[in-house]
Amino acid sequence: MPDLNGAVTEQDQQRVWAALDKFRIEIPSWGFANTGTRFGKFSQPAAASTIEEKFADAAQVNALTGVSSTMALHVLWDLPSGKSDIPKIQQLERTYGIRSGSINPNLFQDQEYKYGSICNPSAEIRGNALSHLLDSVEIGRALNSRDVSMWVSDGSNYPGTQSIRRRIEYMEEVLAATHAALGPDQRMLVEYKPFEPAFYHTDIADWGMALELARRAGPKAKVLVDTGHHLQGTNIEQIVAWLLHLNALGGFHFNDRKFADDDLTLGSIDPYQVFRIFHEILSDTTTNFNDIAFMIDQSHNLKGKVEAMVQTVATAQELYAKAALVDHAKLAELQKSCSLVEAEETFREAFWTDVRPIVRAWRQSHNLPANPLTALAESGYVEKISQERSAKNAASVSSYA
Ligand code: RM4
Ligand code: MN
Ligand code: MN
Repeated sequence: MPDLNGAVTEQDQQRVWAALDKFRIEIPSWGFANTGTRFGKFSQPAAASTIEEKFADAAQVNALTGVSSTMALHVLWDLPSGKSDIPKIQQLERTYGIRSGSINPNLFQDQEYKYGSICNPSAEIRGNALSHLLDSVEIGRALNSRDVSMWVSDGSNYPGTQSIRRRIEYMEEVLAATHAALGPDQRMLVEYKPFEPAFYHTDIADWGMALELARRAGPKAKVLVDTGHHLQGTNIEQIVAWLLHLNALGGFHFNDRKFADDDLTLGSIDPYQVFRIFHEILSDTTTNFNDIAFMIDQSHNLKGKVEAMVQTVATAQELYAKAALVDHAKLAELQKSCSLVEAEETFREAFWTDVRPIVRAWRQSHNLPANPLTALAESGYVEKISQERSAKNAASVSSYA
């Protein structure tokens, strides 16, 4: 633990390095593509519009950070022809040295999902959603990807218009059938979100619902915590502590928020919260660390996409390194004796310590650039892809109207 002047000992440094050695974070393919708000879309010259471009961008992020060798895929956007796109993805994996990460089925864009997908009152539509989920499981298995990560956008906008309870039963049925199809090394992650796109009721609105659905689906189903999917003031680290306690934490979608599902850069609004979440994980001795999938779920409209992704990975490492500085033995003693100020100061001391020199040294020891953002600027990569892709991106924006 750093002393009161913030000096970091040799031992602290070793602890942080050991923690960084284990830390990996997955990047989302959709973080490189043009996206917009519900009011419009601002096209970026460097945005990726093909799956190959997304792989190329992911490879660049990984070359600079060394900790992001998997990319989450969205089935509809990245494998538009479904299972027949698997060989193409495998080829790209070989070319770019990036492996497929979590597989994200899409249950929200098809016209027939207007009133829901796996909760739709129509058995036929639920059946179509299930067959997409089963395809996603197969895709995941073929790509050696562990997690099928499900976000269910279903819900309703007006009281009395849907049976909340019937929809729970519909969901349970589809999730159980999906779980039954999982291979021995596959898992299902159940994500929750309090509102949007539905505003009256969302079928999986919080971690309690996600947990119970995961439990009923089967032992390979776990809960996915998207840090942006909580109401104001929610104590997210407490949810994380509970999920760890129940052996039900599957992983994270990291981003930050000010109001709702804003998809802002991890730690940009509240870095202390991310530190507190990492602390819960690092102070847990019962969970297998590899069972927690750390993933980014951000899609930037204003920031450059590759720059934002590199910035996010670096921020995650820094906040994680701060959490690794906490002296657990000392903190446990202080908690036991209810030495509140001392306990809090022990916690805060780690948070306020500037760990960037340690993280930089760790990177250099792994032949990585000490500052990946500066290295990205010096590489000229963004200028290069801007030139290559700008005409295509300019053309695509006019078709958005
Ligand atoms: C949702 C949710 C999902 C993500 C989509 C694109 O809000 O966070 O995880 O896949 O957005
Ligand atoms: Mn998410
Ligand atoms: Mn989201």
